[in-house]
Amino acid sequence: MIKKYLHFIIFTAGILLLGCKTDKKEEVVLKTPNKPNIVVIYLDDLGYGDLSAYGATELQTPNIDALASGGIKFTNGYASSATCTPSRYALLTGMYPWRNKDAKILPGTAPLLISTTQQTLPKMLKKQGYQTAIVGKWHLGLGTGVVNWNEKVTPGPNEVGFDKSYILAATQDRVPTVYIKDGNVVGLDKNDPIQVDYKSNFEGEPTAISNPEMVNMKWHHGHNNSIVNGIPRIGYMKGGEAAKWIDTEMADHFLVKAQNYVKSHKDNPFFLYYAMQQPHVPRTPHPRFVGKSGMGPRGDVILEADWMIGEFMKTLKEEGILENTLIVFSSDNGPVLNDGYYDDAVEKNGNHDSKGGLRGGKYSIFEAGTRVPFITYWKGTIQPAVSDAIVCQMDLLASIADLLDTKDSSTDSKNVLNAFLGKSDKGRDNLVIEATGKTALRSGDWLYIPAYKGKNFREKVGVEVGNFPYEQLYNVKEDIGQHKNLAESSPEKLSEMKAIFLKLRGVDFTKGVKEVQFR
Ligand code: NG6
Ligand code: CA
Repeated sequence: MIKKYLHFIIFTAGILLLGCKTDKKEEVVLKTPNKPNIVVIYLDDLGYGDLSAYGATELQTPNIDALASGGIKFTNGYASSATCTPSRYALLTGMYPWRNKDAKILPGTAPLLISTTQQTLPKMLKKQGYQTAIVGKWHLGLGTGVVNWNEKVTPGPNEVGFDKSYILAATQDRVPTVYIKDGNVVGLDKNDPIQVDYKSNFEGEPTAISNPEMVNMKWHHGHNNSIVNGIPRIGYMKGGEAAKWIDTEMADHFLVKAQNYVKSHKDNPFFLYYAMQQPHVPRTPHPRFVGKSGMGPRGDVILEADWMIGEFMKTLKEEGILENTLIVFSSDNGPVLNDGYYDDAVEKNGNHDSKGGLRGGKYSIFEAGTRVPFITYWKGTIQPAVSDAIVCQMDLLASIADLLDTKDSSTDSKNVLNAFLGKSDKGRDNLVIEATGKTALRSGDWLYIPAYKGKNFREKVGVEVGNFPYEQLYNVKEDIGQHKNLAESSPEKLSEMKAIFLKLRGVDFTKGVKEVQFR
C-alpha cells in the first residue's frame, strides 16, 4: 500500500519539479515500479531452535543472526508441511499441498509434481520482468514418468518458471547423486550412462547390505541401497561416475553458483531461490567445519550453512545491490536428529534444543514440524523488529505480487506483505498445517489437531508425530510446548476451531482418521 502511495508521491513530485514539462521518457521511468531483487534462502530440516537468533545457546550462527537482527524475525513463521516436498510445493505454487494427493516425500525418479500450467512464484515474477533461477535442492520431481538421465531431463524447474536451474534432483541421501543444470546432468560421460531405480538393484552393483565394508557412514534405518562416496543412499544407481557430486564440497559448490548468478544478473531484477541442503542427512561438512560445533556433523553443517550465507551476503554488498534486495530466510520443515544414519547427532546434541521449546519435530503435526525460523531482510527498507504475526511460506506469492502491484497470485496464498515488511503485526488469521498426510489448524493462539490413528512416538527417528485417538487443543501462546490439552475443558473454543478447520479443509477429518502410511 505504502509503496503504491510512494510511487504516486514520487511521480507527482516529479511532475511538480519539472514544472509539468516532463517528457515521455522521464514519465515512463518514474512510473516503473521499483523492483527489488528477491532471494529466498531455504534450509533443509532446520528447526525453530537451531539458530542463536532463535534462542540456541550451544551454537552460534552470526550471519543468519545478522539477518534476524537487521530484519523481521518471525516467531510464528511456518512451512506449510513437516516434510520437504509438500513445503516446497506450497512455497513455489502458493497452494496448500494437501490439495495435491501426490505432494509427499518423492523418490528421485518421481515425475514433476507441479503442473506446467500451474501458477508459480517464479512465473509471476517472470511476467513482472524478473530473471529467475534456482540453485540447490529441488525435490519436486522431474520428467513425466520414466526419466532417461542421459538426455535432457524435462519438464523440471525450467518449465515451471525458472530461466536457469542448477539443482540436486531430490535429496542428498537419494540417488541420482549428480548435479543437473537446466535439465542436463553436469559432467556426464556418455560412455558411462546413468541408470536409476528405486525398486531393484542393478546386477553386480554394491549396496550397503552386500558390501558393508565400503560404507563410511553407517545407516541406521533406510539408506542401505547404492553407496556413493562411502555413503549408502536411498535408491539404486549405476554409472555416471564422473558426474557424481562430492558431498563435502556441495555447500561451496552451490555457494559459488549462487554468487555467480548474482554477479552476472545484477543489472536487472532477479529472483534467486537458493535452496541449501543443510542440515538434512547425510550431514557432510567440508573438512574446515568438521568439529567446529562440538555437536557432531549436524551442528557442523549448521555452522557451515551460516558461513555460506555470510559469504553470499558479502557478494550482495560487494556488487552494490544489498539495499535493493529483499531476502527471505526460512526452512522447509522442522528438525530431526536421527534421520537414518549413525552420525552422532543424538549422542552429541548435549543441551541443544533444535525444537526451540516446541513439541514434535520433522514429520510431526505438533508445531515443531512446521514452525520454523522465518526472516525477512531488506536493508534500508525493512526496519528491524520481532513479529508475532502468523505467516506461511505459501504467502510469498500473494505478498510479493502485491509489492509489485499485481494480483497475479493463487488461491491459498495470503497477502501479508505489510507483515513481511514490518509495517503491520497482522498476518494470517489461520493456517492449515500438514504432516505426512495429516492436517491440523493453527488459528490465532490456538492449535487444533483431530484424532488420528497410529503410533504417536516413532522410535527410529525419536519424534512424536502427534497421533492420538482423541482431539487435541492447545493454546500455543501460553503453552508453547503443547502439553496441556484443553479439548475437554474448552468446548467452545474446540467447536470454533473445528468449524474453521472443516470449512478450510472441506472434508470432515475431525471424526478420527486412519493415518496415511508413515513415510
Ligand atoms: C525419509 C528418509 C529420510 C529423509 C526423508 C526426506 C528413510 C528411512 N527416511 O523417507 O532420511 O530422506 O525421507 O526428508 O528413508 S525431506 O526433508 O526431504 O522431506
Ligand atoms: Ca526437509
